[in-house]
Amino acid sequence: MVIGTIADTITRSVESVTDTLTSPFTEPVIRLGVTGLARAGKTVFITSLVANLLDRGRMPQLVAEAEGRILAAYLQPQPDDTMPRFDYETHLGALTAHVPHWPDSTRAVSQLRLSLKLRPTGLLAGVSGARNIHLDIVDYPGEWLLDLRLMDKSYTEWAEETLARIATRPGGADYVAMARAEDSARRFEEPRAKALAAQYTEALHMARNAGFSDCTPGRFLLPGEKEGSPALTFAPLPRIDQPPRQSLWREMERRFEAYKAQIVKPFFRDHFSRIDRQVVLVDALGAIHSGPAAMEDLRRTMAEILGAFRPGGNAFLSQLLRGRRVEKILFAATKADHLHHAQHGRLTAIMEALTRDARDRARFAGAETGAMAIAALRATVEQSLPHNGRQLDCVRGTLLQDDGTRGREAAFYPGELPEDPGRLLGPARDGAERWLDGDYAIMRFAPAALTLKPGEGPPHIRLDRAAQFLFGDRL
Ligand SMILES: Nc1nc2c(ncn2[C@@H]2O[C@H](COP(=O)(O)OP(=O)(O)OP(=O)(O)O)[C@@H](O)[C@H]2O)c(=O)[nH]1
Ligand SMILES: [Mg+2]
Repeated sequence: MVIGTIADTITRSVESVTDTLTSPFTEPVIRLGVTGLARAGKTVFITSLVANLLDRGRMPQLVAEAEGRILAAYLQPQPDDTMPRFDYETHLGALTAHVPHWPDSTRAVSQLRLSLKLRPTGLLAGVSGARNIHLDIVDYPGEWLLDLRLMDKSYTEWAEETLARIATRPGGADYVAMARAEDSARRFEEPRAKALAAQYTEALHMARNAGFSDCTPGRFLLPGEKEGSPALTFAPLPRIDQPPRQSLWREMERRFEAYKAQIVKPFFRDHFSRIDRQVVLVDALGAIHSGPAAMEDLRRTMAEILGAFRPGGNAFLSQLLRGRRVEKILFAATKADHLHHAQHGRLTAIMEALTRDARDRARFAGAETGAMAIAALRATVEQSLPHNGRQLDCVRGTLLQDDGTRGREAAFYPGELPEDPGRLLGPARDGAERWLDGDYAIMRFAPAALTLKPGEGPPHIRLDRAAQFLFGDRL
């Protein structure tokens, strides 16, 4: 145990040295973490950000660009040889194809290095040449942060909590019944473990499809190459008195510990602990559309995820970070192009309220935080239409629903978000079944076909402000 800790600490400090000393002349590196729950918009965000940093015609709010100090931007081979590269070209290809489409789901960590050449400022302006700064962008699933709380938990604690939480969710009752019927003091047999893990994973999938985001262990939903390994084949079982050796219960406990040590810990050690700036993307509109239960679940999940940015509360993480912290965190409500800009302020207010607790705590831990409504890739245009004697602020785009309307152009009114976010968060917290004030609809739009002028990146909403907040101060 102690040996493991020491080894980790050493690796970390060596890494931080290589981080800042990529060249003999210390070219600075900013590690920007991009996270969010599944389908929050991470891939689109990174793709559009990179495209808009390479061609900066639509980035007037990035101060260094407005001041003409960015001389060049280019992609570089990334420094971490074993980390998958973010597949920028393929994702951009999808978004800018003749018939554009959204990129495929990506569910593992990946990274890309973008380097900027900048004109020096201040005292050095006249005497020194251009300086370089490297932006290492790291894409990782927010679900992985949920696993942090497993680290300080025993199998018994995790299992009890999980069984209680999922009991009322879709698919949950079936699993809980199965787990309670299991005689887990019996000798371990792989087929039982497999059946329980499969049923539990099924319950997680059903919960997620119903809009619940708090589904641990984070790797069960998309296990990738580790699928079927023992560390991913366990499930929560009710506590039993003095579980015998070699029993099913004991083996489940052992696998839970293996999951923590061999899957969760390396991620936090190798990736999370090195992040300087972080953007957390949140599909708040999607949750509002799904209803109060999904909204409340999102709020709780965000608080849980964001616990990772307040390491004081977690012994495992404090030890790993040793005082290092994320300097800035941006909470961005994505896909704001589903709303007319008249409603963007309201979406931002909802976002602020939704992440309130988490932001207060992150700030307390020393990070600067911000909240914003953005669209990494604008798929709509605005349109006002007369309706029942008044003008409705709509957005117009190409539909992407599987209901026969696919490919059609349509104007769409999503409903009016309340000015006071409490009107959504209150009922959500109180367990309301549906919104009282109205229905909030969401359409799926295809990305718009693009004709970009030279020097222009893809259209977006406030991506330049997001970039300025996240790393503008370092340029
Ligand atoms: N209208 C609009 N839709 C968006 C935007 N960004 C993302 N989307 C939608 O959200 C979906 C998910 O976006 P991704 O960027 O793939 O999300 P992700 O977080 O990388 O998803 P996973 O890789 O599955 O975790 C897309 O397929 C689009 O339908 C945006 O800026 N505008
Ligand atoms: Mg992705």
